[in-house]
Amino acid sequence: MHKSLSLILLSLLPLTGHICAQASKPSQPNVIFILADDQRFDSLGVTGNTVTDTANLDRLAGEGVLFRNAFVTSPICGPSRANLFTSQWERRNRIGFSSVSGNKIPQELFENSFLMQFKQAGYSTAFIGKHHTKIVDRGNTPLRENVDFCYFGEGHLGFYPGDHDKTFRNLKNKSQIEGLFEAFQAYIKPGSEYDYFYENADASVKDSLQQREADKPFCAWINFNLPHQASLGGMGSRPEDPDFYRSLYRQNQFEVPAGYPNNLTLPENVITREEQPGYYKFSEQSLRTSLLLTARGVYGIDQFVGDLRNLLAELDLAENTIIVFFSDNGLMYGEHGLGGRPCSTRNPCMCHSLFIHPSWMKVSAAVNVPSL
Ligand SMILES: [Ca+2]
Repeated sequence: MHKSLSLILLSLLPLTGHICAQASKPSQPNVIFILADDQRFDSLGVTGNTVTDTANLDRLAGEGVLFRNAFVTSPICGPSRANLFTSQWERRNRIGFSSVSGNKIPQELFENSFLMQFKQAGYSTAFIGKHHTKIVDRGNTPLRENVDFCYFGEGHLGFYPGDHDKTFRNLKNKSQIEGLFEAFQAYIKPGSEYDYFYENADASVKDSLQQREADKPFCAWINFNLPHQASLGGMGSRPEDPDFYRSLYRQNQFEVPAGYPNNLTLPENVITREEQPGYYKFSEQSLRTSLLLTARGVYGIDQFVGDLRNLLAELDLAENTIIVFFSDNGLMYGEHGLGGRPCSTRNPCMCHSLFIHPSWMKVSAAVNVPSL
């Protein structure tokens, strides 16, 4: 899937000449790649969820292409994101938690990444949010030197990223999703409205934050650490948080698999309940709490997508911007007695653009879905 998704992103580049010939827009199309964290395939209304309201993502899928058979081969944060960065599967890039790579993406693979290919095509580039694999060295030097707007935190961000990482302390919005939307606006909006963002940025990242040049197309990769369990703690605990983080839905709206947590169906030589990561060893009550908070996190991402599309319309960029949405892996919520990522490889994936002709989208979906 990673290889195919990267091909989707890179295949957008040759479209530019065709688009420019048809439209009055002077620029190549912009690309926004939104990557959620541990968001399951069935987390959306359009993929069968009957509780969580995902009207904006459903609309995005309805107006674009929804890939119903999108899978990852390394269903866990770091390796999956490394696969996306390198456009290679783990068996090729050797970037896993126990591989010989030291969990670092080497220079040659970074230079061939889709972000760098967009840069070489004249794009302004942005990398925002969660980062989970080093690029060449501990300081991620090539990333900071080559990507125009680098605003990321390593590992888990938490619901309030500024509590753990000084990078995010220049944000007015303290909650993760709203804060990353603020950062994206600081990058993309012309003018001085976000001067405070740049002036108050921590000295360690100030030189890596360049506002988009208005005469350039842009490619922005926005990485959430939600609805991952590590970012659910504290959700909605501050008065300024959007109200839905503390009031939307009730625990009894969510179903727990029958027999959980005593329904482990896999042999003990494959996995035992005790071998599962600590924060995925749910009791029935903690699983219901997790399902509730996860649904609120997914709703937050859905609101982000709605706000993003409104922003693009406000800036007259909607018709010339491609939006790709994906998740790094899925999650087990008690199926077969399991929590966590094992076997959870199917993810929500969609590609949206207002300028690609519907017939092209149908052909693309028909050709690509079986190979995903
Ligand atoms: Ca993940």
